[in-house]
Amino acid sequence: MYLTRCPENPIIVPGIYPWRKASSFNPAVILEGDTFYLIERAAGGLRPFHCFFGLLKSFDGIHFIHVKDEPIVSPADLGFPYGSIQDPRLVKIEERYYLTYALRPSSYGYSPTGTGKPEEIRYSYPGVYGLPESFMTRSGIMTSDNLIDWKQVAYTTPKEINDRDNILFPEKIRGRFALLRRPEEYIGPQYKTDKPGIWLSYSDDLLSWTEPTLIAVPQEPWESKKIGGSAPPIKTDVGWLTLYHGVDDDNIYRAGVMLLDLQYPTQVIARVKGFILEPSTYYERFGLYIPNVVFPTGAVVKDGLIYIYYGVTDTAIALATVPLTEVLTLLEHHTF
Ligand code: BMA
Repeated sequence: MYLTRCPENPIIVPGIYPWRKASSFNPAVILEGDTFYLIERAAGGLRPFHCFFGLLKSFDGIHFIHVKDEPIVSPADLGFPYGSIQDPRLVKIEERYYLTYALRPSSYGYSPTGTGKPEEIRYSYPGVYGLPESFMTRSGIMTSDNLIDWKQVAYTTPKEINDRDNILFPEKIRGRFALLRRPEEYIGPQYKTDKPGIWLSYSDDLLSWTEPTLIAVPQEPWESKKIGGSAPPIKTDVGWLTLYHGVDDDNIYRAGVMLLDLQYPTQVIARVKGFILEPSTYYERFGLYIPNVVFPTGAVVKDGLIYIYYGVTDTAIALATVPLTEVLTLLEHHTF
């Protein structure tokens, strides 16, 4: 199975406004009729790497323009003016939009090292910023009726752990909200995994969440360091088509796919052993400070094609498409 990279990649690049001068990547995407809406994670510089969310739209899924000149969400909206808001994922449930995000109360600074892992700089910011959790990642949910004005609903993870890649399913499952998570510290014998994996929690009200259940752990060499969810799962007749990412020991980010049971999504029905996307083009291999990253965060289906939107090297946004039926056929061959 081959994904077709858009010839115009990278389709979204940094620039235009000061707050997105350095990078625009890891986007959330939703399709409303024939209009694609995309929420970018963007930063004006690397030191600090202070990230915001911007809103764009497109009629063909390729050429996007900004809906607003200003960010639609800033870390200051959550009470952290020196923070960084990252990796949005967007769903619409019962006529409301929900955006999950990862928040660092304090932004890091980054320097390229040429080795694949950038050097992190920790600044000392005023106020509450000396707290241990200040440089950790907490995830949460915001809601909106119009994609522009967002209101915080709740944090979904405790502040003592690093828990990113929180992704809501696009509908309630057996009456409850369902959320993919990746609690980084949930490793060791008591967690039944020695590497960070993909977990799932349920909630009746979005405010309190069940203890997560482990659903998938790293298995293949391309996932040797960790795995995490990518885009919100796509509902199909045979299960939830779920893109995820894997990181190997050389810090190369690739994308894979699995199928989760429609009614009981903690059950993985199928999982393709190999990756479906890996960094190979110039824009996927060389960027601002971290090389070799493809990081899908949005996926929508239009006319039988899955449009996969992915961040490349934390610098820009690319698009690849593949017929839905091809991915389902591939998964059929990897059913347990
Ligand atoms: C992950 C996240 C992503 C990022 C990726 C590569 O841990 O921080 O936002 O794209 O690393 O740097």
